[in-house]
Amino acid sequence: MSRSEELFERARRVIPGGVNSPVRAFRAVGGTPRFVSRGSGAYIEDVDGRRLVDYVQSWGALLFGHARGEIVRASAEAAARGTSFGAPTEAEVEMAERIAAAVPGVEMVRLVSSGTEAAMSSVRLARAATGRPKILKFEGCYHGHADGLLASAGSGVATFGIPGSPGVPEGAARDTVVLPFNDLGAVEGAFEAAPDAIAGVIVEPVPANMGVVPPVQGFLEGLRAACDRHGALLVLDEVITGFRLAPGGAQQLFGVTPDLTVLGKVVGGGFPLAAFGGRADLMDRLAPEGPVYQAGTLSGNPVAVAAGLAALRLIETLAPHDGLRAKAELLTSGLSAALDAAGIPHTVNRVESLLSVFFADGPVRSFDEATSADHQRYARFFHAMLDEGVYLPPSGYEGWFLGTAHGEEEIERTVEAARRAAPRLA
Ligand code: KE4
Repeated sequence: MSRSEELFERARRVIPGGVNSPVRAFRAVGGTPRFVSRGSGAYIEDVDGRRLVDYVQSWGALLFGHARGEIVRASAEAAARGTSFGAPTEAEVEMAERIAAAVPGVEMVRLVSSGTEAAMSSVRLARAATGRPKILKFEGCYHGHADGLLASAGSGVATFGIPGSPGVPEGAARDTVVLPFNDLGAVEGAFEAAPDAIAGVIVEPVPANMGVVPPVQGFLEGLRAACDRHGALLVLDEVITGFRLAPGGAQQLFGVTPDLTVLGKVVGGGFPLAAFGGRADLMDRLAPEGPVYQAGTLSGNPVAVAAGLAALRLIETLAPHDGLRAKAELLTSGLSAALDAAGIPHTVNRVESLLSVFFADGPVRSFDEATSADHQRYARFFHAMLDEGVYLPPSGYEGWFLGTAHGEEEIERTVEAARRAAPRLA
């Protein structure tokens, strides 16, 4: 029995499913999750001493790889000055100034501890600012696990959401309208079905929670226009895309400025730090300035802020985005060549350095098409690659996360692994 198997057995006795977040349990791909003992750059080492090229990278939080020196030192130095005060610090001011300077739609920002908290708070603010009850989201997009955002498309698609999980009350899901992504007609229909009732539209500008599904030409612009036409707010959930697709995120890349922005992952440098921000007239409604309540014991935690600041400074000094794109292009062409050579139908969806592989015959432009892909084949691919020393996201519904620590050597190792794995997928 491997050490991971031993630990997994022990873990399952005291932690639900043996993990602290469901996707880590390998349920989508089968087998035993690898317990990690350390990470360094592009690699993780599991408790059985296997060194793996890692494309999870803490689900996109690590733009500069594991244990990046500047981030480790900054967080250690901050911790030595005190780990949490529950009082304002200068570093939080600098962090807010840097986010506002980098992200086009952000004039003011509040730091929180998770993407879920940031998305949940953004939705509350949108409802408060407009006085309207409904929120429009898209199938396949994930915005954390707050009740109202765990809704699935109801029978009356353009009207009521239904609970996406036991424990979510009807009432919480009812005001969430869930539509097909990339479908502006459905958006217009939802607004017409609920005139003056939709507070906001929340969307991942490049969804990466159904696998990566790029917005079709004009979709994001169309959402912006629809929100303007109907007096609703546009909320871009950039927890994954923020600081990853460009220094100013997807909103900079696509030139679509939202009213509110949700941030996470990269902005915290791998620590529990997320944020939401937007127009000052909206953000000023938050307590204590305004009446909309939102709070957090560890919001703006000095150790997490020090790590986040180190990450944002690295973005400024290294300007990594062109290099990340070039590596992703290399990886994409190598993967496709390997899979084509074995006659394996597939689609690689990519925006800048964010990509995912679908085992599908045709394009994947929606949640339906993503779910129609062959996820059993993805599971076989995952394990074949793991056997070859490459650790992919343990689900075909996730993005692959490249960072500056993935060099040509890691890309070549990944492509070579795919060459050896592909024939086993037939
Ligand atoms: P957290 O609460 O997990 O920090 O963030 C929620 C969230 C919000 N918005 C987007 C676009 C997200 O992708 C996420 C979380 N992402 C997943 C991975 N796809 C986190 C991994 C996990 O759930 O363990």
